Amino acid sequence: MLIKKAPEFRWSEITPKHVYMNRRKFLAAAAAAGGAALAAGPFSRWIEPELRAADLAPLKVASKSPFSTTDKVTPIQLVTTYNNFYEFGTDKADPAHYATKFKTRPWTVTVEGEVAKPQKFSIDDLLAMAPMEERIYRHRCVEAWSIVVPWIGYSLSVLINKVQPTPKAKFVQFFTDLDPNQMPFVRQPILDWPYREGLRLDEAMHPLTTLCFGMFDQVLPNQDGAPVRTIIPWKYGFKSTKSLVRIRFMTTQPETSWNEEAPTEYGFYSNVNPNKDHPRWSQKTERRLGGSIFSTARQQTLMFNGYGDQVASLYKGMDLQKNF
Ligand SMILES: Nc1nc2c(c(=O)[nH]1)N[C@H]1C(S)=C(S)[C@@H](COP(=O)(O)O)O[C@H]1N2
Ligand SMILES: [Mo]
Repeated sequence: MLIKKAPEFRWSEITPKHVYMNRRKFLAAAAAAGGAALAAGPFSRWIEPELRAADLAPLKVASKSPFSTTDKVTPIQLVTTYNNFYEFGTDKADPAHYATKFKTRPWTVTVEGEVAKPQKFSIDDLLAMAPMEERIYRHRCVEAWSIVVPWIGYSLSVLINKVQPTPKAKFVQFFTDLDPNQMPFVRQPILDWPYREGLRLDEAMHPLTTLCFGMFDQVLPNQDGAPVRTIIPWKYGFKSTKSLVRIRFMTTQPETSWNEEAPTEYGFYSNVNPNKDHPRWSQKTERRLGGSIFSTARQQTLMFNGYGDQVASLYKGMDLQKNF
């Protein structure tokens, strides 16, 4: 990834620029006024409205996943203002700014390739396909920061069973939308667009693999991949494809954008693995966003991001140093 050398971050990097600029202006004004305005009450009332995440349509949860972690959920303002969505910029604060006007309706997801029933689904078809489950998962970026998010969705296997993969289908490829009129950064050769990812069919069928429509009881914010994305909690974050428009079933291993970009850095599997360092940094530990913003405390990264009991059997007998 286009990563800054130090994986640590400053407050300015996890906050939209206008928010910290306003805060600086406010602090300067407060200092000029003799500091009285710095009392906790007025100060917090001043910044709170800007730090609150946008009000989006509610998305009802029918049940809670037994696989949810009990780790502390990351504050929504961090989840929505510190993330990657390169179509909307490469700075972690960019997607929250540049994706605000992205149109997510009408929206269709085309399913094609090695399936008995290729078809196009509207976003409403997909929303109605299965009951929505809240799944609180650990989410680990390859850049060694992590968050805990109450995603809303259902297992991707529901959709896969509808289209009936042929016996020849062994892999699945996922495509993000590519719209130069709405995504300012796809005009630049940052990646070979559209953003593409892939899974083995058995990984895609695993119940933890989620077709995700919302988080924090609302529909997905644009910067988090609205209106529909994938979540594969035991893999690094880049394996999850945002703003999904196409799913292709294949006989051979698909190309993926990051693997194409830097094959020695990003393998096809990309399972979270503390024992396999990235060529440019260790993967042994991670920085949990929002844990304690001003401390540098890191925590151990868990094999398969802590989902080994559920998924380790998928990789039995495989050399995970080679198949990273
Ligand atoms: N289309 C698209 N999907 C993407 C990315 C991207 O740049 N474009 N970035 C990935 C990476 S590197 C991560 S860590 C997650 C970050 O966003 P999230 O916190 O909303 O999952 O999205 C992933 N999906
Ligand atoms: Mo990432």
